[in-house]
Amino acid sequence: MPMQMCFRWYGEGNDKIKLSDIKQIPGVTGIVWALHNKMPGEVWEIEEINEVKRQLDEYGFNMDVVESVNVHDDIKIGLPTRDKYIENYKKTIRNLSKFGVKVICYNFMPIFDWTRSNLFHPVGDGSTALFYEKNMIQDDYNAMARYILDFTEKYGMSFPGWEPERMARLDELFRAYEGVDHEKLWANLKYFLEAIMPTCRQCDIKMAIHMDDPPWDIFGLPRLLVDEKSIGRFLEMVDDEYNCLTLCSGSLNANPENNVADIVRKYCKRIAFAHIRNVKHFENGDFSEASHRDCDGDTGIIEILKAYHDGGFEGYIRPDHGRHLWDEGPGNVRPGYGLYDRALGIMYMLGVWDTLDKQKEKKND
Ligand code: DNO
Repeated sequence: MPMQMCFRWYGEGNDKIKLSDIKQIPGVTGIVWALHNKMPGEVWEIEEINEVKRQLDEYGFNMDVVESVNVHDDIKIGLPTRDKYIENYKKTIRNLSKFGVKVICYNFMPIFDWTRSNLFHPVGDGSTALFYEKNMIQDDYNAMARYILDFTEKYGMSFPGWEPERMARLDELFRAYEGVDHEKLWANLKYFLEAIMPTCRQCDIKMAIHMDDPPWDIFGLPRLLVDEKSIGRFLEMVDDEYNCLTLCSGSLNANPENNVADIVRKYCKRIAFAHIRNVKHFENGDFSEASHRDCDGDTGIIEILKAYHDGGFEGYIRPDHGRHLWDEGPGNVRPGYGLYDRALGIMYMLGVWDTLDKQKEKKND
């Protein structure tokens, strides 16, 4: 099976991009989807999944990859109530398997999912992109959360992992995580995975953990999946073919020391899902997201694609965050998830991939 190109879509009524638009992007076979109205810990019911299936079927897209089946805080904190939420998670896995889902992308970051200080930072060519200003993300988690939540409230959208209900209890959540250091969080992750692996095997669904974004501790909260060594520890800790990675190039390369192509070469067999995102670094530690073109950022997109190709990658791949182009801006686009730059990104990736295919064919002739 060749690699499969996918596109993330936030669902009807929740995403301005239409499935009919996505259909016109060459090479896309699957939609990366989710039930975005679900709180972490809730069971995803058959009828709800079926509704999405019906929508995707109409355009001939598969629903093999689901992204953001969020893990309840009690599981990450390690509270006695975690077992109840783990049971719910297993039920969701079973329900998803009835629709042929193959990969679940999730993360194990305490409290916050991806974190940025500016959602529409000028790139310099008239477009805007997500931006991380190191100074802004130091001590005051309330200010950072306020910035994101003001935006989502103003434009009537919510981001996965940034549920207003949870964010309203931020101080309480921070207190609940007191004492959860790196080792405790590793142990809680192991407990969770060991509990669900048998269900994953029965259902033939791979759990693919997303890298922490950014790949360092923020606001005193521990983060685990940050570099080659921690990825190695993760894979060994639960050494099961259903325990896999969502290898996000941009999350890892926010730390310039991470050589993503090397990481892909090393762990290719356990990567179920590839996120391709390009990042540009600044000397003071800030970073901006960039177009997928290799030379527009520092992530090494061509080397990364080559590493996947050399490794015989047969998993799912999607363009990750893109810039906001042309008329895309606050109010009419989900930050990082516009139509145009991700479509351009796909064409760039397929250009590289098809070239590598041709070269390989020639060699084998
Ligand atoms: C960022 C995404 C992440 C990812 C979650 C998975 O745009 O890659 O938010 O979906 O971390 O749980």
